[in-house]
Amino acid sequence: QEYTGIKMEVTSWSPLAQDLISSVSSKLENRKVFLVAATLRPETMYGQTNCFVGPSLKYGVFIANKDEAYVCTLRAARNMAFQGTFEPREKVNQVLEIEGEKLVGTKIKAPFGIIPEVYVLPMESVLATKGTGVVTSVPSDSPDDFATYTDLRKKPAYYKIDPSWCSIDPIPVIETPTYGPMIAPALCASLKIQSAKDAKQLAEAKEIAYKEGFYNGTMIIGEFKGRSVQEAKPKVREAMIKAGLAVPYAEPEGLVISRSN
Ligand code: ZZB
Repeated sequence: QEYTGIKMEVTSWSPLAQDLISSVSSKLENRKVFLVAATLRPETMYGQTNCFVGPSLKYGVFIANKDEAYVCTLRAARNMAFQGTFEPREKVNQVLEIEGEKLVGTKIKAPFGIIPEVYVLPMESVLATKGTGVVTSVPSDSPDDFATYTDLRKKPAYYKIDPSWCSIDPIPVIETPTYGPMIAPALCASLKIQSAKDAKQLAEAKEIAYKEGFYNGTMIIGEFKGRSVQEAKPKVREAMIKAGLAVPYAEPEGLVISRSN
């Protein structure tokens, strides 16, 4: 699978993360730190409202090069090293381990986002075995994101988050003839998805959203407004990589999944 690793630069850490980060400042030196989110939908990045981590997953802070450090799972860092993303090549240099829970409330930049800075929020369904363990959230176009984001907005206190961290409404990015300007909320309504716990319907909604978006979607925002999703997808990806806002990230199937962490 060819993902795009979206580099979301930390602009302010949650208090719990700040303490840990401060304790390794001599190792980080003056590097910028990025949460790296793996996506198959770079063309939707205009509509980012937040970013998700698995609260019970373990993340690492890894030295990427002389200027940057990346936050992702150890499994993803090993893949990146193998793919030549780090300098020096093939070296996995973890300076800190941190639980996802402690990253919640951290403020990060959303590259290409209409909303330039967003918050890290918890999502129980983030898999440790896929991507980087960091998921950038586009509730207009991802039914999973819409369902979790809606749950969080309904009960912020229960999820131990500040309501201001999820105050942004979903942003229209792509229009399809059948589902209009926001496919994820439309599908969640028509499939009667009540919450992020409706895993079976969400899997179906995701399948439909991928196909409809790709084959029938038109961009309604950004540089490629008016163009088809098929045309915009590789162009947005290239533009982000060129701007230093994203890195290619591949996941050799089977092989890597069976490798132990
Ligand atoms: C932004 C985005 C916008 C995404 C969208 C999807 C959609 P897949 O399809 O199963 O291979 N993702 C990435 N990593 C994880 C993880 N570790 N656990 C759970 N979800 C993860 O998964 C690829 C997509 O699932 C990624 O693309 C990411 O969300 C999420 F409008 O990034 B996506 C219809 C989907 N639309």
